[in-house]
Amino acid sequence: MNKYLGLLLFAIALLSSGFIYQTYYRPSGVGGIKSTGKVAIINMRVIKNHWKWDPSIIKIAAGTKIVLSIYNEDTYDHGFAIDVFGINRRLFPQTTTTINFTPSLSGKFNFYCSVPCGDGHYDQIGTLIVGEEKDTSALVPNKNFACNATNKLVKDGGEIIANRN
Ligand SMILES: [Cu+2]
Repeated sequence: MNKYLGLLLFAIALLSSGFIYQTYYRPSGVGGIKSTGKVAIINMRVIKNHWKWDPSIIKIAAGTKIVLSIYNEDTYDHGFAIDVFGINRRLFPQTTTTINFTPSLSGKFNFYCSVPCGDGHYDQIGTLIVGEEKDTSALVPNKNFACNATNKLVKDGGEIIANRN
């Protein structure tokens, strides 16, 4: 009987410590963000023979669902990947591919081409910014993106669309 009582007390202590941490101590930057029900519809293209995303910078409010339609203008495949959100989709030639996801973290993330596609493959990088500017100072690296160790930011402008609501 004592054994079960001990187990029960341990379970209660474990659950309540988790609850207390989640409620009072967890920093706001840790853990997933809640969906706000807002949707950002983004039309993107891969510019023919330029290995560039257009737009190459996307900025959304935290909790916004992204409906991203990408038209690949090239006659060969590309891929769209963001490691931290588990996204990696093939973009077939002269076809629109739609990817739906709600970023579960705020921050600054690179998206990149995940299919070896030619001369500009390693430069085919864009940036997704989720949330307030102050939350997004550090770039979250793509751990699978071994082909470019610096995991650099996009240098050339790009337009900001789907701004915060
Ligand atoms: Cu590529």
